[in-house]
Amino acid sequence: MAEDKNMHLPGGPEPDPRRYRTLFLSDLHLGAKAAQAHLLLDFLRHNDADTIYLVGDIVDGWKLRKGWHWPQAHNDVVQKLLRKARKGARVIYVPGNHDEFARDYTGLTFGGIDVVDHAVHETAAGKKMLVIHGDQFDIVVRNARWLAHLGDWAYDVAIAANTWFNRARRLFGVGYWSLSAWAKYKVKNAVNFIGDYEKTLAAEAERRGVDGVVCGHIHHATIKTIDGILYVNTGDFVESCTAVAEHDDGSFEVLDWRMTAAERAASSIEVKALPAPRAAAA
Ligand SMILES: [Mn+2]
Repeated sequence: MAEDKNMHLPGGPEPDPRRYRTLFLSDLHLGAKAAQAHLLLDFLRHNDADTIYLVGDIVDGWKLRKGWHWPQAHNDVVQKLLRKARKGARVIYVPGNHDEFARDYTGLTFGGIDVVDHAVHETAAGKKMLVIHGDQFDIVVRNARWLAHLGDWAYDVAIAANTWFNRARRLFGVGYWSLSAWAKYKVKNAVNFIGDYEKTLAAEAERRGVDGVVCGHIHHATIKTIDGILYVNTGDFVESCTAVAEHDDGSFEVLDWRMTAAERAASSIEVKALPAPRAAAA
């Protein structure tokens, strides 16, 4: 997919960014050709938050391994995030499967960015949200139907197997086993797969005694309640170009930046298209 260069307006005046209590971004896939870095930069210029969670697959280590692709715009995104951290935003990085290498650095801080395996975010409304990328449960999603009939031990074994399976693949340099690729190949309709994923993550939040979950991984942004658990998915900045914001009252909103940027571009064209005012003829 070609990068959408006209979404970014270099040299234009810096916009007054909109401030949120919290921003959640995931699946940026920097280092992959498909990453929408220009649109993402535009998003970061227009939006700010007290706390920013990077919910995994921020850098695509698997793609970079196959061939180095790191254009200036990808660098600019990293600089922009570091700058937000310097200016006082709390930036928390929760690695995913594509940036699994960062999982070796959990507990450490780089340039003001805290790297953690997962987090528990408390909303302004006092709700506790598990913040996790979501790939940890691939094997559970894949086997959701029969795993549900077995006890807790089977679930624990499955999660442990998932971790070791992917660690071994990394060790031997085999590519990451992709749940979504598998789903597209195996599952007749993707809706089943998305539903299984959502249910699995909501169940995990319940197991951990929290009110909800904020995750990424399947590139499908949504906010919904599943069996009394609030399920929030940030989406991605590859295809859909979405993020999730938490407002000051603790409510969540999906920000569709492709749409927002397109609407802004359209309205600025309209403004330009208006005929210049002429002095009234005497
Ligand atoms: Mn992922």
